[in-house]
Amino acid sequence: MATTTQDQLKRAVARAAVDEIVPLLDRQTVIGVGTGSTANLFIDELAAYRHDFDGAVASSKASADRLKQHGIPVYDLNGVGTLPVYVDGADEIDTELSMIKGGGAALTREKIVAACAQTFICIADGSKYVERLGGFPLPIEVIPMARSFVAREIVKLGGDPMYREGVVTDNGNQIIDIYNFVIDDPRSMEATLDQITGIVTHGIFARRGADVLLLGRDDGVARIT
Ligand code: ABF
Repeated sequence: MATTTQDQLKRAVARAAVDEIVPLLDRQTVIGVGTGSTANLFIDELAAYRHDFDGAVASSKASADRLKQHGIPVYDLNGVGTLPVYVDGADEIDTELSMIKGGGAALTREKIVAACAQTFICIADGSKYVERLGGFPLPIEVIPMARSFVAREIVKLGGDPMYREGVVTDNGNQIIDIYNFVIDDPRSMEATLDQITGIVTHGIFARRGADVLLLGRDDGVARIT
């Protein structure tokens, strides 16, 4: 029996997300759109409906460019307010729908757009669904001058910080990835990391996790809430 490729699974969940949101759209609707290869497929699928809604707020310059290439207007979040829905991928997502995000270095804008959304729909292939977060190195966006200080604080918490060399975020900051980091309680670790001076944003999305997970599996797309 032919196995489904990861790309096919990503495409299936991108389509499922479009199917889920299209009935909610009207000509005034502005939606939140995420970043990454799965989000890119979502943007491509969404393009067919570009006349059914007003436009989008994007969580990265890359996604904004892709939306515009499809003729979808992109708005500044400050002029929009609350978004009915935000669709984005994840690096890992657990059974409580807490996530690790930020592998694509867009975590700060992703967290901001997610905070403004009434419903967060996470789209992910089956490989992202885990019992416990932390297999994927946790990305942290730091103010450049704080990088070493933050790294030392992370070591105290038991993680192995690694500077992601050559990466500058859309906000002009740097990324540290934390390896070998045990995240037994995502909400509690989210709060702990929130307290470290010099961290702009970290990739644990637990307080504002996903509301709906569309998970691509070989046997179809599962809708998990
Ligand atoms: C964004 O893109 C993330 O926060 C995550 O880092 C990444 C997932 O990428 P992909 O869809 O390419 O696996 O959603």
